[in-house]
Amino acid sequence: MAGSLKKVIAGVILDLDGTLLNTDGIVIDVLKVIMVKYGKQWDERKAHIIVGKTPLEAAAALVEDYGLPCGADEFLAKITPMFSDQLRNIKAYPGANRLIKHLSLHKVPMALASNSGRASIESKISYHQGWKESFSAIVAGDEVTAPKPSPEIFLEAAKRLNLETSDCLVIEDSLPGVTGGKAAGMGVVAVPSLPKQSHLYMAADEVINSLLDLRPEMWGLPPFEDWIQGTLPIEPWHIGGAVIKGFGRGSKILGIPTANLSTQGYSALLSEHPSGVYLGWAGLSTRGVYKVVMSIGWNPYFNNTEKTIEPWLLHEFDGDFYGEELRLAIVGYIRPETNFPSLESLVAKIHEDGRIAERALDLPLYSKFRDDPYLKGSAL
Ligand code: ADP
Ligand code: RBF
Ligand code: MG
Repeated sequence: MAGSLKKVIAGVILDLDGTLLNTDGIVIDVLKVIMVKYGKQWDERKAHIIVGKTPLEAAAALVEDYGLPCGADEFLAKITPMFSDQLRNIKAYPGANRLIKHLSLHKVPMALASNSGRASIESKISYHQGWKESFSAIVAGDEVTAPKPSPEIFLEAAKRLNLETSDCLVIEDSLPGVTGGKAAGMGVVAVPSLPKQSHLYMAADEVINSLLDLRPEMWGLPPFEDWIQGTLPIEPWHIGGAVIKGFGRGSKILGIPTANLSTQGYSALLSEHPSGVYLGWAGLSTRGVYKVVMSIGWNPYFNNTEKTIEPWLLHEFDGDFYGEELRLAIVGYIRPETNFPSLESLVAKIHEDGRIAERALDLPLYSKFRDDPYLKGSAL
């Protein structure tokens, strides 16, 4: 693992798509449209067949898997302009801007190493302020003889940074990227962009759930200094709706009720945010605003198939409030979701999360969002 390597890293090589940028969002939008034109239907479960591939490899995989009546070249020519139209809409992953700013501030040299073509990389990053200037080198898939999983792209990045390969840390979401980074003799942190895949990343030195979980000090790099009382402030975001019946186990099995929202219509919003445990404020239309701590994700202990949000309001209510409008302002991050050896240890951890949230939400940087107009419904 990271610690045992005892490496002091001098430079960081970052992958772009799926690591810094949530490219999947637009890829899925485009593939849904194109598959309908071929009389097929895009299958969300097939996302893994394109992750980490070059555009042509991805096109070939799709043509084969869906049995499309065209060549990979022809398919690629059809979808390329569709993607180009969408590049401006690609969002940075939570934690991406924070990481780039942090490394820039501390003068840690950074490179981008992506299987995408040079023009596509330049275009995508142009929509993100300060990114282009932050990278001392950019190595594209069309600038090397062999793309990832070949180490070539990483070796070239190290060369352009003027660093020994063993002094570089690679941050990657895809398996080909992890393979390439290890083959280049570098430290590799994997941030899988697809859920429930971490067991496939054995080759990586460390697997983290999201960029929010990166601990640069594990690699001899300057630590983040924005954690406060066990919480990480994030750009606040909102989600709300009527409280519905959940898995029926919150109060019954854990003794911790969680007021569930319908995920209908929210899956796109939830997919923008890493799974994990968060704190925030909850508005109940007829009652008021309360502190809240919640998990977002697949609840590894129960291994759910759907990504849900499980908000535990830190208040004793007299009874249920099913059907009421619940509005959440999510303002900080606590930890990744994890599995636990026993129900007792899961419950103990959730109570600890509750205490952390309870205390931190009194900090002015969080308490100010108690008055967020969204919570009272007046924003609509
Ligand atoms: P379900 O599986 O239907 O979500 P839970 O056992 O998790 O059932 O209980 C959640 C319900 O309990 C909420 O929908 C709400 O009506 C009620 N409830 C009472 N107190 C709280 C609280 N402090 N936080 C969240 N929900 C609460
Ligand atoms: N479930 C997990 O499997 N792993 C977790 O780490 C986890 N953390 C949670 C943290 C908080 C603050 C809350 C409210 C819930 C958490 N849960 C976690 C979800 C819990 O399993 C869920 O509320 C129940 O499954 C009820 O549906
Ligand atoms: Mg619940």
